[in-house]
Amino acid sequence: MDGTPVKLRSWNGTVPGPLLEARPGETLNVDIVNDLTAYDSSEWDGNHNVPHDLNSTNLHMHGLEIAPHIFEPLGTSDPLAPMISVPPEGGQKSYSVIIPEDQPPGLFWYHPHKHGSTAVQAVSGMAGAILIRGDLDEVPELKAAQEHILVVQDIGLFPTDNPDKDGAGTYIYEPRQNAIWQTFGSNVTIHGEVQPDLKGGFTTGDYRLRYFLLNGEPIFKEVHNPNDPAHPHGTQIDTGIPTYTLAQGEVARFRMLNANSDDVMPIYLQGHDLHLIGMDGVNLPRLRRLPALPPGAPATDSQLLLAPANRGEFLVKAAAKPGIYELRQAPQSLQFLKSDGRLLARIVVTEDRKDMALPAKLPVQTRHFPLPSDSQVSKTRYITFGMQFPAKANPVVGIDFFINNQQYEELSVSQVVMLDTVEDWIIGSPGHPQMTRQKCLARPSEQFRRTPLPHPRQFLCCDRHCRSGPRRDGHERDPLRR
Ligand SMILES: [Cu+2]
Repeated sequence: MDGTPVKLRSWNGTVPGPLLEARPGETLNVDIVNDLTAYDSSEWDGNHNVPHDLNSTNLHMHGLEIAPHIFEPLGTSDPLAPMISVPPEGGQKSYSVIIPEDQPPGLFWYHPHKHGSTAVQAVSGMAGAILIRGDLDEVPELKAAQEHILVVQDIGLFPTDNPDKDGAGTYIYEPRQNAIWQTFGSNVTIHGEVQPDLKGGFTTGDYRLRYFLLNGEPIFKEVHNPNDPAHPHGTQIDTGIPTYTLAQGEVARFRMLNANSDDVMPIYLQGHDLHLIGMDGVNLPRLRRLPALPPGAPATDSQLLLAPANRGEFLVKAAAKPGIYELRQAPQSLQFLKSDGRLLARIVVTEDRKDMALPAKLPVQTRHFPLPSDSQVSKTRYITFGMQFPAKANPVVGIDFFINNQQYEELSVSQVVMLDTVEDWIIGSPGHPQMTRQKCLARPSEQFRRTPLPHPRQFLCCDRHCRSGPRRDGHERDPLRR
């Protein structure tokens, strides 16, 4: 990769994995054969959150309105059911999932979701896009438009601990069980003890070397920065940048997946409005215009913010002025690690003219629309996320996480929602004043009403601030805030 010998994990030998396509009402059959190599986890202490069984896997189809599928047996909603784990060296598992008739068409994705190896496998390349085609794709203006899927992934790498097996100089992500890469100490620890012989460990985004890929091509590189560990050195890799060619007035449909493990992407396109079709696989009833940034806008401004796992789908109507326009990611410091601005793609507008229309409205997805009205809201909740570094309670990850100032406890149920009720959730993060407020109406989906599940299936944001900018609320009405 970019001249560096690397060893990755993959679905069917490609990064990203193959595109899966289906329609509402169809059954999606996927056979997993795990040909990853054996991994010795005999010393595992039983905590499912530490790195272990790195090459055991399973399949999660993120966002689809299908039966639960990461616990055994398939479809169970028992919160104590064991997680599906397909062992390496030939383990097999067949998935057969019915996609409901009212599944909204859109962009979804898949990745492994076995605790202890999820991040390691996803950040080694094991992720891919799922397209559900349906009524949205029959809208004449969308049918006529060029369509481009953009899958962005990060690949986290450390020098191998095992040059005899992997080859000298090879980069890989293969943390030894319970081995943690200390961002600020720049060394590897196990149970707090420094391991001078180990090079790689579990991390929250700070790798010795990290590549960002767009549709499998490296476009940006980050190297650990010992002088400023929360801000890796970034370099653009121009050879991987795609070019999309449009005539003036031509409409193109971009479908973008942030499959990064750890990078929030503020997106903008020079000189163009973005016309948002939908987010996270649910299309809006009509386009939402995200205006082009004005000349001289601050470098951190953007039109659309895509956190990891977000899918943003938008139309672009090419400007009436020929030229090269850059689709860019703005720099951000919304996270523990700062992220540099970068070029993602070039849009070339030619001398030709092709005046195409934008759709006035889009099909209404009956599974989620119409959204409940304000008068139906029975309760407003304030959810405030926080974190603490260095960790006092969670030495494994090195960061403590809080919800409403309470230490996050994976087995506790801190919010109880009555079936068939509508609530207004206001979600914020006081440690990050740049974060925007998101106001969401949450309504249990049909499936949630029919099948009690440990958590609601779907949240639809009714007032999503897609543009990054100063936070407007002060959480002054939050009764839980100290
Ligand atoms: Cu996911």
